[in-house]
Amino acid sequence: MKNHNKIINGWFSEICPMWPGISLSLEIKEVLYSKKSKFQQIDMFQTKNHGKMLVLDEIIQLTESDEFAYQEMLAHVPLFAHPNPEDILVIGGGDGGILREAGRHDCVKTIDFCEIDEDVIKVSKEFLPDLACGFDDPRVNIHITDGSAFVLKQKNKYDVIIVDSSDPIGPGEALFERPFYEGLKKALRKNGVIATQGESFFLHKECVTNLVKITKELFPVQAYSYFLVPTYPGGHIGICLGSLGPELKKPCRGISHSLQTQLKYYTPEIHEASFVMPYFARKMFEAI
Ligand code: SPD
Repeated sequence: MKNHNKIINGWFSEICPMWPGISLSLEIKEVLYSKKSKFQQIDMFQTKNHGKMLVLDEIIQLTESDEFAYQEMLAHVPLFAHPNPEDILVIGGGDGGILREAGRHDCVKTIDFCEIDEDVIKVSKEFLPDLACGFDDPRVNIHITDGSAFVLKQKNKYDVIIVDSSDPIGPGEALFERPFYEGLKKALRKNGVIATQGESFFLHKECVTNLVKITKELFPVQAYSYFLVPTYPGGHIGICLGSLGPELKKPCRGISHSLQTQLKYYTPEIHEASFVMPYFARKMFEAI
């Protein structure tokens, strides 16, 4: 195996000040790609047991073994909460996984996609074809630019906006701040829905509290959903949702048998269950 300064005795360990004192390690078979882009260090590893793994600035973005859980929930929860999503915006997620999932909805007519780092798209097209197939959808229009700046120029345009960000350190930082959420709200049409990567209520209390506070203040309907992803910190992750109309906690459209059988995690029951909080988290959110 090629030498890599983050692989020790064949293992990669994810160490981050955002979740101090806890770390997930994966056994690595091969370093497939390792280069610094204009924005961040991009690594693609072949793990021993979890397929390929995309790592940005030393933080795990996905593994092939469980990426479906995250992409399906972040895409289908907001899309099924909306009665008729036709025009949507996806910010971040240069791997293409959210595009793949959003494209499964026949009612969707256009998907604007905004990614700051073109190299993440290139590397994903080379090594993650099962995710990057999302880019083959003719409804997708790619914008290589900063999502926080892009959104400020859009008014009254989208039915659903999905933000597939990395963590709030590095290029994703602005995507966790209030001006960005104000921009998201203005970019929505009547009855629009947003869903953003919402971290962990166990490990990132301050960040989650802040996201919930911002969305509660800006949107008439707000909710937080969480679900299992074994290779994210703590084995789970949340999404923070805001809506200008639709109730979020129940799907408002049925799922066809043909779509359900393409999925591995999302079901209408999981949609509803993902909003049921452990007692400490419920109290934490109610206090905001
Ligand atoms: N702690 C890492 C959170 C990463 C979320 N975004 C992943 C991108 C996958 N499409």
